[in-house]
Amino acid sequence: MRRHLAVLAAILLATALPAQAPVGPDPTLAARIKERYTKREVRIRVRDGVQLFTSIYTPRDTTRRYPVLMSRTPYSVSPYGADYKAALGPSGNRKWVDDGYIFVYQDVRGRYFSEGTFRDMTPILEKHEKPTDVDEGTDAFDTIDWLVKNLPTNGKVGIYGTSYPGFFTTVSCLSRHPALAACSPQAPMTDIWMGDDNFHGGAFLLAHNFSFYSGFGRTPRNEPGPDARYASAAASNDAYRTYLALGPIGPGTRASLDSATAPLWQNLLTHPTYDAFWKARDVRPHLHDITAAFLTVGGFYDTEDLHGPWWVYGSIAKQSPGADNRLVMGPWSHGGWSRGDDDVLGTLRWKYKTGPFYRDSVEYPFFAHYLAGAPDPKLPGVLVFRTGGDVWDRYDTWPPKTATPVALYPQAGGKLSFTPPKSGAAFDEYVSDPAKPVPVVERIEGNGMPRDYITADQRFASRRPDVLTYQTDVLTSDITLTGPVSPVLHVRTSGSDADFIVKLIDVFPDTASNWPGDQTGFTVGGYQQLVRGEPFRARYRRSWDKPSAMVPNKADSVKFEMPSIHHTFKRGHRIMVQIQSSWFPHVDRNPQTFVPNIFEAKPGDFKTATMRVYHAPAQPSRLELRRMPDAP
Ligand code: PG9
Repeated sequence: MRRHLAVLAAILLATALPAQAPVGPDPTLAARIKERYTKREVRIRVRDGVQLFTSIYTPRDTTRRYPVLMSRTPYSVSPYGADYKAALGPSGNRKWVDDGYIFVYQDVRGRYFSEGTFRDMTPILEKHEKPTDVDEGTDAFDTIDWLVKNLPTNGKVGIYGTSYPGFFTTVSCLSRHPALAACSPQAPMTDIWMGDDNFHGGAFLLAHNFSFYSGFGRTPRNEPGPDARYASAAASNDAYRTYLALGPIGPGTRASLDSATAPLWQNLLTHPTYDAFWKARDVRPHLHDITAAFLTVGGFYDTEDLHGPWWVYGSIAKQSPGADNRLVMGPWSHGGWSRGDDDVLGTLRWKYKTGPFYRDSVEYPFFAHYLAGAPDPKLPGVLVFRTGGDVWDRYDTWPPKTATPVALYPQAGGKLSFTPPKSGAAFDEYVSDPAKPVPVVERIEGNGMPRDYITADQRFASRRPDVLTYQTDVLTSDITLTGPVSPVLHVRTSGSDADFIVKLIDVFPDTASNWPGDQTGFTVGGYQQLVRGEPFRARYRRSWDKPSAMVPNKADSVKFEMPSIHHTFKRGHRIMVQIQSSWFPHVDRNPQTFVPNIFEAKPGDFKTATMRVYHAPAQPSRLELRRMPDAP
């Protein structure tokens, strides 16, 4: 087993690489960078004496002063030494290189060539009284200070980064340094227990995290390049079976991901609930008194950090109301906006090349305006792509003020309606078997989580007896639903713990044509496209830090919030909702018997349970969300 898992870990790592800045399609870019820029590597000493390794590309033309674009990363500023990066700046857009910026890349504290200790999602301090009161804000402050004092800058600094570097962007901007003018956290990890990478609704994202932490955060890790201690070997090609064979996660993984090789994995195993460890890592409360302009970026189909962008934008809007605060949400996968055309994800297609539009008409003018004095692009507060409708909408706030609250109610006979149930059978039941969890997609080739599960066809799930399916009549006009999606479920289990996964689905008509020019053979007619789906672990229905058992066979209720959608369900389509109690191996299995720590459950704790979902007039389970006014 030990060898098998080491193999699995190595293979999964390959599928879980963090979002990287893309190499632009311009083959002459790398040559132009070498011709026009010098590169130097410096160690910047911050207030507690730690030296942060920083790689700096400065224009050779010394007749001007330049704005700074900086990225702080746990993923290495490579290449080190004399070699140059092949693209520079946000999304690797060649315009930065042509316009002239100083590009700064820094290994964050404790990573690669930077000194100090790395702590996953560095806790944020509100007060910095002693030189030892350091966090990413102080590291960024001291770095910016050094940059403006030692480089030919115009006194303006912008910070950007995606995913983990997105977290480092947000928290670096808490430095509030006077030279800091513009920040763009993209898919920023913001609270990784509450909904970004680690847990969703209290349920653990198994495949995603196992693959990530098998490679990330091994300490000491101050040398670039592969680590000979972790050899790879052949892959299993069935993630469902492989993860099922792990059994309970703690004992199942501890042998291969031990505290020496994967200390950050151990953090997860020892902090299963939303305790002080996680609360210290929640960025949201600190987003007040924001001084720089913010452009937060996210994708509706981001499988890693979909909550983060909404939380950054929303927290600034609430806690720093006068701030220059903007949000862009596109039809993108994790970091998808920074590479390629972005008109495809798995089985889904949309009409426009949204990647180039974002890079040239949103990201570029944002930084160029705030750092280099280019004209104001007049970006709206919220620029949001309407999925299903394939248009960009502009709003001042989120959710849009013109949207009105509505709810979708499951009804007897598999029906779904915008009106509450008046009669009919009071509930539906299914048997959830942790030995045969509902797969997240029909087939997982390889061992990682496929990025496109988030748009995947749910027809296979509709056929399962352990998935409840409700759908509307065929829509007679377009309906645009928007904002966070909040399931309120009246439920009962014969066990003492349960997961409830709720999925909102767009059902295409059987007559829908295949995507123009598509060669994959995918049949669009009847496509049940996942629009939004999230798990909720019922043990957390009363408190995130004090889980409590369900009383077997006693009705209870759960309420949670899924990240916003902005989706048009077209005339001729149907709206569908599915409810199930497992989603494997995306989410770890709930034993369905209450135990203090699910990671340490015993094999015998995993038991089948009969789940009941009520749709009675007095117990109207529903999905609460908002509806845009119908088009005239
Ligand atoms: N969002 C990514 C991640 C962080 C932590 C766990 C798993 C994934 C990332 O930076 O790639």
